[in-house]
Amino acid sequence: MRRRLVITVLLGILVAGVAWGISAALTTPREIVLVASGMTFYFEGDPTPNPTLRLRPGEKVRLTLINRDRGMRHDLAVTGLGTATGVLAGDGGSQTVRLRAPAQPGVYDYVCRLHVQTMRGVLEVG
Ligand SMILES: [Cu+2]
Repeated sequence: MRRRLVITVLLGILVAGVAWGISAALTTPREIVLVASGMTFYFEGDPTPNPTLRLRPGEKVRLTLINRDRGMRHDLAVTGLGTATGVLAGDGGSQTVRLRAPAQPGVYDYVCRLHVQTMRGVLEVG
């Protein structure tokens, strides 16, 4: 009898732990890091210039800009979603902003507002 109680309690703890893990995975914002270098945005370790950011509808992300463009100031703005970092000096400084993708699919521009001509990419929600 006592043994059954212990097993029931342990199973309950296991189920609660799994449920907590699943809910944390669903609600923890995904990390997206863009590096500014040579007047262009990149994902870390990927040579694709101004890469497309792909988000699921309603997804929460933490969007970080790291400015490694020595001597150049940059920011990162998703203007259509009203989200932007401050202007960062090119000393490796970084700033993170939180963003929630709209519920409906759509396409938005992300830019450095100081260098819109060369530092411009697309954020796709879909
Ligand atoms: Cu810039």
